[in-house]
Amino acid sequence: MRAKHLSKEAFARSARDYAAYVEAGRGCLRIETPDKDLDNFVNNWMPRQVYYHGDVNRLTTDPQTRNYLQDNMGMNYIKPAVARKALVTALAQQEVTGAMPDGILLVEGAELKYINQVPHTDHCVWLPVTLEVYLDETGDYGLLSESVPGMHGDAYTVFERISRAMDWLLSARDARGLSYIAQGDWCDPMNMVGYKGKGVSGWLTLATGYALNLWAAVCDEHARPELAARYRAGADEVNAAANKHLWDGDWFARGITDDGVVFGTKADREGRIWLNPQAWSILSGAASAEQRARMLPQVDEQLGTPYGVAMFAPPFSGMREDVGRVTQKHAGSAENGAVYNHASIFYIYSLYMAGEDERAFKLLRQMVPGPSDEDYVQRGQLPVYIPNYYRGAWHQFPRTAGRSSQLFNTGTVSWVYRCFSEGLIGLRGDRDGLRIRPRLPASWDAIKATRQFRGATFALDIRRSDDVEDVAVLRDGKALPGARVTGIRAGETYQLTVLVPRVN
Ligand code: CEZ
Repeated sequence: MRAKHLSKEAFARSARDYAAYVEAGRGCLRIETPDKDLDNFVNNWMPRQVYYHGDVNRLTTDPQTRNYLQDNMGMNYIKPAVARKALVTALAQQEVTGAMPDGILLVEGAELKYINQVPHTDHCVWLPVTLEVYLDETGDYGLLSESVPGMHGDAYTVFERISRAMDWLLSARDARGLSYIAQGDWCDPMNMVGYKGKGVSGWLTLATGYALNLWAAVCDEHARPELAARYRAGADEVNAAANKHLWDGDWFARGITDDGVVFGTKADREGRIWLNPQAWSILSGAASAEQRARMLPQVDEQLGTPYGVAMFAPPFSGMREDVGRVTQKHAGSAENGAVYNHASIFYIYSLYMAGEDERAFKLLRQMVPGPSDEDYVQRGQLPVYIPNYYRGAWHQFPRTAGRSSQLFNTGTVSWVYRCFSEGLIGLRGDRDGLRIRPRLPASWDAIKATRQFRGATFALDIRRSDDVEDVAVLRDGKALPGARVTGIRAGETYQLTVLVPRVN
């Protein structure tokens, strides 16, 4: 034993194996910005946290479906073949109704336990979300036609299965067109809003709108325009229902309880404004430009802290029986009004999608501890991973606000990768090209980025210029039409100059 494991050669072998493991998870993005601490996080630590999630699935044999799908969303940037397989694995466990189960069984003999025995209604939403990143990264539309035999004896293609999941989301709504919450949605401990079978989730209603719109775009690409029209009409209907029943004048409410009480509104002393409905109303298209202009300052003011944006405020100080377990957690911890990074990153992504680049970057930077000593001390964490939350209740408990949960399992990181790659650097694949639209914060004049994409290397020199009014991408001095690279050849290096208009 000693000779085998503790010899000089054995140590050398372990070191080599570990270096190879880390190398395999390096991901596809490197950045050089004026913020060296941020570069260090993005280039070295961020991919490791994403790789860990995609590689070991939080060390469970039955990951929650939403976690499994989102962790694999991040894996698209590291090993897309793993993400592809995960999508198929999840779809093979789809229920005959089209619903997705609460957890995905990964090994023979595994069973759904703990939280996966409590019915949550959001799992279908994550299918088109994860698929979108897979298709953007790989252009592998062939996946849609692949047949997936199911564990319940049914057989459908990937395309048919996701359509069935979208049909299920459309069906799981009440007479007003709002999505039932059962015993939870993305927020696991929101378990008493709808256990009698009537309560609805404002967030899930909006997330359904987003999922349907994403799926409609895939239907178009898959030459099914009639289905695209159907799902788009579904999204419009869902968005209209959210606007009719949940818009509270300056923001969207969080839901309506079994007894018909709308919550997450101005009338609430605690749990008055929640981040998720605002973020997803931007993603779904439910929020108009005027509504966004009302919502965002409210989020800044009521949810902003020096450590990121809180998941809701004010936190609950005691049990609210028509909301559930979330209200029993210590105020400002976990889902009870912490800076819950997973919720924050949805919001940051929505800000990038809405062209709110300054707000987006400010919050993205706040998610990484540092760089001041004072900030490290307050968070109690080094900038080598993003925790699932930092303590909230900044107004009530400033002494502990910002403290890290020290928990490194979180769906946040896949979206962080996406926000840096697709948001800040502005790279987004399509069926046969790569579009480039950086979103530099106003205080930056120039950055460099290297991105691996479909086997090619893109070396980007991004800088502000007085000579352009819109983003211009130049290769060998010639502007590429639509700031988009096509005809990408694997193995090739593309040196690109990217000119970004100056902000006034
Ligand atoms: O677990 C996460 C889940 O893994 O909570 C998220 C949810 O979207 C993720 O899928 C938000 O609820 O049950 C609880 O009260 C726990 O707080 C879990 O909800 C939570 C753990 O803190 C792990 O992050």
